Parts: sequence; C-alpha cells; structure tokens
Amino acid sequence: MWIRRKALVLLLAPVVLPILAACLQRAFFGLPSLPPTPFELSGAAAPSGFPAWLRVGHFVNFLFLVLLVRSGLQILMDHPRLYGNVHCTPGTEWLRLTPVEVPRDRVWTAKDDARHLSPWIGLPGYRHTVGIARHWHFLSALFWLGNGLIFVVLLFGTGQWRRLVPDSPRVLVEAWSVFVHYATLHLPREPNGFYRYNALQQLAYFAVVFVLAPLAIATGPSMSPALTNRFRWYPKLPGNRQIGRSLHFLNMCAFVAFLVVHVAMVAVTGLVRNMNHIVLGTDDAHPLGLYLGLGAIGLVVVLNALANWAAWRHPRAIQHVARAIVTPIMGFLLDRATPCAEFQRADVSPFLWPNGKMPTSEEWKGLAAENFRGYRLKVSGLVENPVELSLDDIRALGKKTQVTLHHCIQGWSGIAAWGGLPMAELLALVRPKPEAWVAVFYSFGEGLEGGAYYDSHSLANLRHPQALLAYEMNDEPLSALHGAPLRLRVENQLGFKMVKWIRAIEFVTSHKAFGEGEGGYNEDHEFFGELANI
Ligand SMILES: Nc1nc2c(c(=O)[nH]1)N[C@H]1C(S)=C(S)[C@@H](COP(=O)(O)O)O[C@H]1N2
Ligand SMILES: [Mo]
Repeated sequence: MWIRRKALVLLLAPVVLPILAACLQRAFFGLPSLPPTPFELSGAAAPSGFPAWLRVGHFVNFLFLVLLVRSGLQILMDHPRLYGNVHCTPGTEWLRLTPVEVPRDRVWTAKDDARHLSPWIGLPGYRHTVGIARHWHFLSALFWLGNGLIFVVLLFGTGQWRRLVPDSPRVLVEAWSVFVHYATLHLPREPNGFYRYNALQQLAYFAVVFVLAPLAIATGPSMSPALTNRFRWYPKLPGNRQIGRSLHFLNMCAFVAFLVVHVAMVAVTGLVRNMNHIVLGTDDAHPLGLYLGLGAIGLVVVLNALANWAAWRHPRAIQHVARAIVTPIMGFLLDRATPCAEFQRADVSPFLWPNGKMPTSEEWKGLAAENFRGYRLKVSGLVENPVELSLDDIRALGKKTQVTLHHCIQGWSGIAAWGGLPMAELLALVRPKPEAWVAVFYSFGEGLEGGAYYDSHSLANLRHPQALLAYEMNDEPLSALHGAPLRLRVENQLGFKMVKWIRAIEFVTSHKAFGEGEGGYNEDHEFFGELANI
C-alpha cells in the first residue's frame, strides 16, 4: 500500500488534531465537567428502550454492511488505485493498494493490474471476477437500502428519532467534553443508553444514519456511466467521477472506523447490559443478551462464508439472481437515461488505460499490415439487407465525433474523442427484421480464457445518438491497441460492452441466441451482468 503524503496528512488531520487539542485542554485546564445527565429524555414522546423493529433493523444493517464492505473491497482490488482526476493517469493516484508501478516500456492492461485479495477480507476473495463481487455488492446494496428506509421511516414514526437528532447546539459543547474524556483515556459517567445517549454518542449515531449512509448512497451512482454520461452535473457535485469513487471508499473507511469504535465502546461501557439493550430490548444484567448477540455475530460470519462459497461454487446462479433482482431496477432507473454528455478537446486524457488481449490471428495481422485495405465488416443475421463493408464504405456512410467519458467495470475512467459511424445509420442501412432485438459484435481478439471475444447490445441501445462504430480516436485512425480497425462506443454502458477489433455484426432474437446465452464473452465467462449501466 502506498499513499500520497498530502492525502495522508489530509486524512489524519481530522483524527489527530482533535485528539491533540483534547490532550492540551486536559493538560492545561483539567477534564471538563459534564452536566449531570437526566435519567431520561424529557417530554411526552420521549422513547425509552429498543423496540423489536429497531433491534432487527440494527442486525440486518450490520449483516449487509459487512457484505457491502467485503464485496466493495474486492471491486476496488480490480483496479487498486484511487485518483482525484478523471483520467486515471498512472502516477497520479493518491492511494495505491498494489506494489506495482505501471511499466512504461510495454503494454500493461488494466486487467494485468488487478490484484488478489484474501477471501477472509474480500467477497469472493482471491482473484475471482469483479462480476460476482458486483452482484454481491448490488444485491446487498438493495437490501441494505430497503432495510435503511424502513428503519428511518419507523424512527420518525415512533419518536425514536429523538434519541438521535440533537435538539440544541449545547449537544456540540457537551459532545466535545465527552470527547476530551475518551481521547485522554477517561470514562465519563455514562447515562443509561436504554433511556438516552451521551452527547458524543448521539452525534456519532446521528452522523452514521443521516450523513454517512446518504453519502454512500449518493456516491455509488457517481460511478455509473449511464447516469454520469446523461447528467454531467452529477459527478461534478463531488468534483468528478474519480473523486466520487474515492469518497465512496473513504465513506466505507468511516463506516468501518465507526464500527470498531462503536463495538469497543459497547464493550467498555457495560457489555452485558448494553447487549441486553440491543439484542433483547431489556435493561438488566442477565447474560442472555450477550450470548444471543455473540450468536448473531456468528450467524453473520456463517452467512459471509456461505456467500464466498456460493460465489465460487455457484457463480452462474448468483449471476441469474442478480439478473432477476438488480437488472430490472437498473433498467427502470438507468437504462432510460440516453447519454448526451460531451467534453471539450482540452479534457481529453493524456493516457487511456488499455484493456483486452490484442488479436494474435494471422488474419488480423495480415489486415493490419496493409492498413486494413482488405478488411470487410460482415453484417448478417436477422436483417433485410445483409452487407459487407470496407472501411471506406463505412467512412462514406457518415461520421460523428464525440468527446466522452469511458467507464471500465474495474473502476478506472478516461476521456477521449471518438469518430465513427453512428450505429443508427448502420441500422437504417441493414434494416433489422422485426424479430431482431439484439446485435452481437464479434472480435478478432480473444477473451481471457481463449475463444473470440464478443458482446451484444439491444437495438434500442444502439439507436442512442452516442452509439458509434468508431474508427478514429483523438482524431487519429484507431490504434491497434485501442481496437483497430473498428470498435464500439456505447456511452451509457461500461467498457466491456464496447467490443474492440470488430470482425462482424450479427442480428439475433435475444441474448440467449449465442455463446452461452448470457449476453457476451465476459457475461458468459466472468459472470458479468448483461446490463452494464453502473
Ligand atoms: N475484443 C475485446 N474488446 C474489448 C475488451 C476485450 O477484452 N476484448 N475489453 C473491453 C474492456 S473491459 C474495456 S474497459 C475497453 C477498453 O478500451 P480501451 O482499451 O480502448 O481503453 O475495451 C473493451 N473491449
Ligand atoms: Mo473494462
């Protein structure tokens, strides 16, 4: 792990400076006095105790948070670098979770850059596909979100919110006094948490529910190609897409830091009684709550082990569950957002990470050797007018240029100017038959496990104005590395959907009609989702 010094200082300062201030205050003025805590919150609607919904919601939240953190770390390790800029130029990262410095003397693809992760930490662990980690992440995110919404609604429906929401600025002063105690390793007299929290505790819980959780929810979609290429203002809220990604990561760190401190405080301030509060909803010193609570933590461990097992043994089943649950929601929320965001020439990235295996076939090498003069794009399948087009034919059919932001499933991004034939024009030429719903793009290049790379798009998606059959990148003919002679640009989707080194296009009835029936090479071999809007 490597971290830029400035980033380290920025991250440590908010932790170290307050502790330092607390130590100084203690040294010069002694421990601040705390107001005698009233036994209960006052007022008619003041809550006491923890109802069953709250205790169950607390547990469910813990379970899905653990799954989210573990699958999230696995996703991160697929591109173990965090940047403040959207170009992801090697050497500009502020955090690196890999010892590798990107070699400059040879091609180093983003896939080469992915790292292993212990299955004790990552879900699924080792170097499984980022596809399965994403399925776990998105499935967990939906259940976590649903649980959180129910929790917040009930919080306000029952008066329990009064435990969390500070009712006067005095709470800040009091919270600081409590902090000075903790930071100098003193335990102040605690109110009984069954009836009310101390001021710092209240602020911390408030921040987790009303700041950290919404931030996690808001920064997640800032990584979605469909959303950011439709609403350019969205990733600008944090600054850019990579800052959104970094914040999503730091948010996770904050959750984990809270978890560690929270559990430690539960233990130090009266473990047995506290466990009864949150497990059984009783306020006594019986050990049952502790035993049941430990059992519940054991259950979370077992469920996590099962998740890892399922990821390795039944990846296809997980892929299909995600397709049944996540895909419809994504289709409803994101697939309708037609991409339109454009950047300026000045925004073009100095370096665009390459991905995929260069074609090795004699056929492609021969074509490349004579500048693809002999190349013919074969368009066939369910069309009224099958064609074979030379590069000149394709150029003559029309050209559109767009400067867009590329999103790889691994997490990196980059801006480039793409020139090519709008897919809509090609569709108009070949006239798909009514039963044709999907176009499959076959590559000269091979996938990671051998065999030609291919992927597919719905015709609806290919009619988006930013769906191009690109033959230029940054005003130059497409380079061999980036997909010569032709590649796809479909800006509401992740990079893996944009087949490079295109050999042929075939129109078919559905994604079930080719390969192993999942929609593309990576969907078939790496269990990726077939709708790649996020
Ligand atoms: N034939 C082929 N096309 C491919 C791939 C591949 O492995 N083989 N990788 C995809 C992925 S994962 C990405 S992110 C983009 C990368 O495009 P670039 O190399 O131009 O940045 O290409 C896509 N097209
Ligand atoms: Mo990718």
